[in-house]
Amino acid sequence: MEKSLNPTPPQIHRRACHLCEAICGIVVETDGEEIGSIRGDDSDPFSRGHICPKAVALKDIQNDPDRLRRPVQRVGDEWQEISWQQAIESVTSRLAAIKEQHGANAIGVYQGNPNVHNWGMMTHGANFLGLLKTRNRFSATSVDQLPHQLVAYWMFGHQLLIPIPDIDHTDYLLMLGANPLASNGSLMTVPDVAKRLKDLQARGGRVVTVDPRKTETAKVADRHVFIKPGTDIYFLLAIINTLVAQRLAKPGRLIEISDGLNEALEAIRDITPAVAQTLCGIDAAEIETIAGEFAAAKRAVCYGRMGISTQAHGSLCQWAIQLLNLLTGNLDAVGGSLVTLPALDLLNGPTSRPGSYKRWESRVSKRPEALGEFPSALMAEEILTQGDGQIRAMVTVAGNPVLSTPNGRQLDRAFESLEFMVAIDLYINETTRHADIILPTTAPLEHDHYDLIFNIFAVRNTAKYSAALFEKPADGFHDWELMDELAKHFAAKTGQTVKPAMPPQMLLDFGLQMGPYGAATEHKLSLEKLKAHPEGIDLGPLKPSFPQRLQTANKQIQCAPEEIIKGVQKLCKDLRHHNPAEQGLRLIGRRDVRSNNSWMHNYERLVKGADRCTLLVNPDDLAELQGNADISAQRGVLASRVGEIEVRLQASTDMMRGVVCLPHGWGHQRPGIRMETASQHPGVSLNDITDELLTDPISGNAVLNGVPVTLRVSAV
Ligand SMILES: Nc1nc2c(c(=O)[nH]1)N[C@H]1C(S)=C(S)[C@@H](COP(=O)(O)OP(=O)(O)OC[C@H]3O[C@@H](n4cnc5c(=O)[nH]c(N)nc54)[C@H](O)[C@@H]3O)O[C@H]1N2
Ligand SMILES: Nc1nc2c(c(=O)[nH]1)N[C@H]1C(S)=C(S)[C@@H](COP(=O)(O)OP(=O)(O)OC[C@H]3O[C@@H](n4cnc5c(=O)[nH]c(N)nc54)[C@H](O)[C@@H]3O)O[C@H]1N2
Ligand code: SF4
Ligand SMILES: [Mo]
Repeated sequence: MEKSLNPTPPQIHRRACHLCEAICGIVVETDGEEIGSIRGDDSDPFSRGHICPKAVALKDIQNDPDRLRRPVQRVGDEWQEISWQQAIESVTSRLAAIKEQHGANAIGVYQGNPNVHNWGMMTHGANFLGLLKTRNRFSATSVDQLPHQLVAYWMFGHQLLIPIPDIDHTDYLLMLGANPLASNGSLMTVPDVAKRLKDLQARGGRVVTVDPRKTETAKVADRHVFIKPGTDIYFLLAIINTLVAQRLAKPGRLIEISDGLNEALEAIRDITPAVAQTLCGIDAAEIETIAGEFAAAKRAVCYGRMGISTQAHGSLCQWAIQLLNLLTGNLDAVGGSLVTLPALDLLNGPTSRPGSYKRWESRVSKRPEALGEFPSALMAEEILTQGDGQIRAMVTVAGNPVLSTPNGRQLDRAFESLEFMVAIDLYINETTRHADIILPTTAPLEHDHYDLIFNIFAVRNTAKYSAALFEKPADGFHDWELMDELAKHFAAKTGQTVKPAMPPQMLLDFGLQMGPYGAATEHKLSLEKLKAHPEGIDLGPLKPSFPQRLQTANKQIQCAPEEIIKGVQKLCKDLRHHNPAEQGLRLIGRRDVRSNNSWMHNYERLVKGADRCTLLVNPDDLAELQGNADISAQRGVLASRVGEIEVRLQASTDMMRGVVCLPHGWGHQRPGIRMETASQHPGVSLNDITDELLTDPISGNAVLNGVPVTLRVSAV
């Protein structure tokens, strides 16, 4: 074929990678439909050129032959492509019929993590899901950050008003249950965390990590402390009690805007360093030293993430962290923790949802609703237990709960038993294989992006709009368009009305102009202005904003929320029954930079090399388990109350004695999935042995760390 005389030159696009919370700026080169290089954008004022290996996989997602482009319907063991019209008609009529016959709660909804990374889903998801009017709402929140949000709601008045560590200005970072060097930060949007930690240390500051594993982050910290999984609450409360006993507490101006501080301190009195020592495996003297250092640092902040939220005391831990920061004058303070003021402020305005608790309870276990949802750990029992209000149909949206929520095997069985299931997803995976119909939406580079959520949790205020790189395929739907289309058809069948919805771009433009950096300010932010600065716009460091930004009824920080105080009282009472000598292995999870929960194992560049789905075991534990010194154990069977999995063992001195560690998100050997590369690197699913009966009693968040397990080892 004759070459065009005017070939289009390669194009350069600037945008944000939306895959994790770091929202790094990237530069993508394209030549027509071809994607060339993807590199870090040095001109992004926030990420300053940083990226991780996952950014390049954006190209693989776009090109992946396994990614669904059109709706598919399951016919026996086969999948057949069907038209959009047929798919939407069929989904909405089945759902409407089930609602009509069995009531609204007969339809369950599960929303996975990418919902919050997909801005159209954030703006338009409720347009359809709200029409279902079901109380059986579940999401990845309750296998993740639910305690943070619930505590923020109770203490500060809004579930999204979560104070963020001011990493760029602090002198002392006490970090529990987080590994930002692998995760790139969470509820702390912090692109290039390694450099920021180095800068912290270069200005004389210190980083202390508390974790049952000597993680990648622990290795660059100034001090690392091993802690028995699930016992952080004792450590945190002992620190607070040390501060009080040694008269090191100096809340300063915060005392004027706090309610219930004395009540809170009264409730925790019994948890002294001596008590904590017996439970956490950390010397009382070390706890007191850390308390002293924290109080002595000019600016200090305590931060705790996944590892301390997905455990039995998740809510208490998140509360104790706020209390510690408050008591040392570091809450709402530069170099301590601060709430953001994002350009599009979801905390104010007509769509703001501050939070809720116990408005109703679950049918089977009578557990309270929290923030409009039930714990995902309850999903299977709500499907499998017969009776009025039983879930008979599921809608999953960008989620893979079979691999990501506890007792995945039971959930497999539950999904299989449904009358109807629809999945809005890009793949046929462990969860969506159970669906009757899968509705695929556009790939990341085919839609635009503005980070509605992670700017709320960022260590700096910035704003950036990413235009789509490619035209949407002619017969494609963006997630937001699909939600509107489903809403329209479902409403027509159920006699409901739908309000006309503005596209996300209009909502954004309006929100920006009306927002804190909008038309009335020097920044004059608008969509047009963001489009003119595809590298992003810096809006400055976080600033103290309490009490103005508090959303509690009396504009005071609530230090002693009722449910928390009840929980602490129970904790203290239970001390009597605690047997510190209680032994037995505990299982924790891990992340690594080339992973992203369950769904990015289908890209060769992210899975090649040595198998990463290994069980880390302390060598002394391994020797003990082997008993016979002649064998060198290679494999083992890891078992819990709910089942067992076969694992490959890896001895590691990074592990605390008595703790073993396996990554989650693997387990792609289940039949019927259509992810070729992932199937060749299956690994095993950690959540086949996590226990749905283990939850944080306050929030219902799943216990995914510190799960009691046994391990049988063998040489082959
Ligand atoms: N044991 C253990 N379990 C854990 C964790 C742990 O640390 N240990 N971590 C927990 C945490 S923090 C989380 S957030 C959850 C995650 O749990 P989930 O959200 O349930 O799982 P993901 O693996 O994120 O699945 C994402 C799904 O969304 C699809 N998808 C991706 N992008 C899009 C999109 O733009 N649109 C649509 N429609 N679909 C899309 C993918 O194909 C995939 O099926 O897992 C939790 N589970
Ligand atoms: N590469 C990569 N990045 C990701 C993800 C991913 O899957 N891969 N997932 C994204 C998501 S959805 C999230 S929510 C974030 C999570 O972000 P992080 O919370 O930073 O992630 P984790 O690596 O799970 O860190 C949890 C840490 O808690 C430790 N831990 C376990 N049990 C305990 C305990 O009882 N006490 C203490 N003190 N520590 C404990 C674990 O050893 C681990 O180091 O990461 C996000 N970024
Ligand atoms: S750290 Fe990696 S996955 Fe996360 S936003 Fe940056 S490039 Fe994307
Ligand atoms: Mo998460």
